Amino acid sequence: MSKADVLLMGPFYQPKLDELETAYHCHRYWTSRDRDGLVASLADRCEIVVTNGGRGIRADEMARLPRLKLVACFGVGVDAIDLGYARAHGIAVTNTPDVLTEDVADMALALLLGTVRRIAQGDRFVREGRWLEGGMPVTHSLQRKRVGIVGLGRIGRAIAKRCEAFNTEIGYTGPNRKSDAAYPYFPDVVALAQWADVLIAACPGGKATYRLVSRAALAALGPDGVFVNIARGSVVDQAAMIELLASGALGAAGLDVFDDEPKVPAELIALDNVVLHPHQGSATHPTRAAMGQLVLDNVAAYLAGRPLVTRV
Ligand code: 8YV
Repeated sequence: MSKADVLLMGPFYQPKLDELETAYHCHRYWTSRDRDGLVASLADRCEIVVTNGGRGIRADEMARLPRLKLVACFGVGVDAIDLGYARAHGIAVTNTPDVLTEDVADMALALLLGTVRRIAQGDRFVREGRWLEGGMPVTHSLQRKRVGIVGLGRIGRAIAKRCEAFNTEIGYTGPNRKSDAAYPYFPDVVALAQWADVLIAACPGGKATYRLVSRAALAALGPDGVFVNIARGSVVDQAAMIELLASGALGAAGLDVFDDEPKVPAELIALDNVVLHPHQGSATHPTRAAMGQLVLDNVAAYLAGRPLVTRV
């Protein structure tokens, strides 16, 4: 039997990409010199697209594959996939939830501690020989701070659990109060930020959360406030954030995600009160392998006519 055709929109964890390319007749869109020609040549038979969370797939791209039945996404966030189009055209979408939760939550805490205790700045202080001229200034503490979590989903809860170990108070906001969460609920982000010392964005990206962490919310955190983002660049007003950080109206930020990655604005790079990270929340070997395995399992389930493992 001939191998199924799979259109690959972008790369993902290499060992699992290798497995996929061995098992199926894969076509790499992102390295193709004739992308239109490639898609046209697959139009009469390609039922499967594999993509990553950053690349996703647009409606007009899906429209050019009339036999498409499955979009398997390497990543939990499916904000770059036009879900409305997929739903309307009977295209199933799968993602990679759960397997990345703990590593992403670890990253949130790493950025939080790194920001509050100025770890990256300390590293520069030592490397640049400034310690020889005197000690580094003392920092803020995470102890007994109020942490506001935007989005108490799987990742938000894993962050909350870790924050409890740091003797913090926890509050959250989201579209709904969670009946099984004991933390105080705030109806909106500004109210949460007024209460909190630290705001951590852990919500999905996409239209519903676009610029949810507004200028008003960041301003409410104040000069000693800290903002951490492991969600998506789109969930925060990045321009306002940079302005408030530069003026000192917002204390500090720890960021794993940005608008228009991998381009990070020079104004942000120039600031000393930020810790910047290149979207690495889930980027550990075991987690990336598990994410890739879910992609493989979903493709295999589709081809065998079995229920998809992690359908969105
Ligand atoms: C990945 C992510 O880096 O899962 C997500 O939503 O943001 C990350 O795990 C991304 O999907 C890879 O493109």
